[in-house]
Amino acid sequence: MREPGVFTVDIERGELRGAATRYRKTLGDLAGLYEDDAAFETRLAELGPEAVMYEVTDHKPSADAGDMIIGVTRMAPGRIGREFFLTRGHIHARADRPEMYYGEAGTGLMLLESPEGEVRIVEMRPRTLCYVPPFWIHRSVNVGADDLVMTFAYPADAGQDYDIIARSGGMRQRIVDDGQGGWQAVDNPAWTPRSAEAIAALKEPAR
Ligand code: S6P
Ligand code: ZN
Repeated sequence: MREPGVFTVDIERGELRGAATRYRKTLGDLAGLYEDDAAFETRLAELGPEAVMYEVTDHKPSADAGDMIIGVTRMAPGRIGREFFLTRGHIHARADRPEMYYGEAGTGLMLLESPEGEVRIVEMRPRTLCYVPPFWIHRSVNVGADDLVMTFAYPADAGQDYDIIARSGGMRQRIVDDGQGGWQAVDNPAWTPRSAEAIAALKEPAR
């Protein structure tokens, strides 16, 4: 039997206090993610490769089926060119595993893409609860002026496949400045649909 856990969501710091594990993604880690390479290089020169773009603190009790990982993610506000700051995004390695995200602070989006290429966008604000269904690629985007802080929970055996987005030339849509203080979703011209075989492989029952 495992012991119960108790943690505190520290909204100001954007972290799960008491959680044992933490990782940070810096600007230097995110090369190739954004549409505008020149703007990325400019940002890199301004902020430096060590600038923290987002950070995750979580409690991973185990990787057992039936167990759960809980944590908090905090993402800085900003843009690379016209494109808002984003996470790498992934599909779960066991693709049939779902996730929930709960908005704690800031304004963001959950950008979702199905294997078939359908796109959904969920606006995240404090107290928004987003259900990420099995099989959906998910990426968070900070479209606000402040840190975006969200709590999440997902099955402990889910894992992450980060390569799925790169294999299709990025996600189908990008979230960019609309020139009026808001955001808009635009098609990514580099996106290519997944093959029927690739889709079928994703839908194979998880081990
Ligand atoms: C994991 C879950 C979150 C993300 C975090 C960072 O399944 O969705 O913990 O890991 O939001 O995003 P990413 O795409 O870099 O893992
Ligand atoms: Zn996930």
